[in-house]
Amino acid sequence: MSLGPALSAALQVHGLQLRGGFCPSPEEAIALPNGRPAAVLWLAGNMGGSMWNAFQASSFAHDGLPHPLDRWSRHLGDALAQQFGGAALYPFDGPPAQPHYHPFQQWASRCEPLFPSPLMLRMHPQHGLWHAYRFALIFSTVDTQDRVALAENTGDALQEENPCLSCIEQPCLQACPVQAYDGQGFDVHACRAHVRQDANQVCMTGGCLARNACPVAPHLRYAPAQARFHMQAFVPDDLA
Ligand code: B12
Repeated sequence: MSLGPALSAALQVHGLQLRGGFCPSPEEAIALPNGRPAAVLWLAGNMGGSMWNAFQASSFAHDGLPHPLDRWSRHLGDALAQQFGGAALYPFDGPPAQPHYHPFQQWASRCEPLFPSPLMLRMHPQHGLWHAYRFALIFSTVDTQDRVALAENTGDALQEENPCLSCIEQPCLQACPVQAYDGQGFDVHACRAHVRQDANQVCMTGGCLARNACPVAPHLRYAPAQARFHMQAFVPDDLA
């Protein structure tokens, strides 16, 4: 069996999807811990709240320790890497422990049709802004079937259109109470200062108003419990 379908099946058990993959070029210098270059990189993530129930059913969600979703992701990614003979890379591994973050958004753009959005998050034509990455799995070999399937998938992706280009009103840029978005960047300090003022305000209880204002894929918007979880993670405890 090719790796792609096997990984896809293994991820679905945990509410995660195989978001695609690509064969890195030597210039990208993506290597396994043993130094061998990665022949293929597969990306795993969630669409909307697809992983929320599986995460909530895990001990990580309730043990009171910091970064529960990252620890859940690492637990799954490491287990799958071991099962299939590869290595896992994580979006949250970065400074100060690592020199830089892995370029997950760039990798994602090579896996599926993604476009820049005014909120800087990547826009997916079907999933809107409601998708994120949990880990990447890299392997030192790739079988011919996977290589061909990945090349064909990239061809399809190029035919999609960016929904933001036909969105005349751009409600995402009108919705933030502190104008943290101007279409060019994200004022993280203004956002955090506002959100930490009151734990019961709507940004905290219902999620980011700018992201929620996006008309694409409204059915995938995070439910209140998940929205609150992500906003709490975004406002560090030492600022709260
Ligand atoms: C640091 C970080 C932040 C910082 C940003 C600080 C800063 N000003 O750079 C803070 C804490 C503010 C943040 C917040 C959030 N983040 Co963040 N963040 C990251 C993280 C860990 C690293 C980004 C990075 O520096 N990458 C390194 C560079 C080299 O990689 P890159 O692929 O080239 O990424 C850059 C470019 O793609 C560029 N970029 C993105 N869009 C565009 C568009 C244009 C036109 C251009 C030129 C460039 C550009 O910006 C990226 C960062 O510099 C990534 C995970 C990751 N490893 O990528 C998540 C990530 C980008 N964040 C994500 C999310 C969801 C959020 C939040 C919504 C989380 C929340 N709690 O709700 C908020 C809102 C942020 C927002 N609206 O922009 C998702 C985005 C998924 C998506 N759909 O695109 C990621 C990929 C994490 C994940 N697990 O999936 N984040």
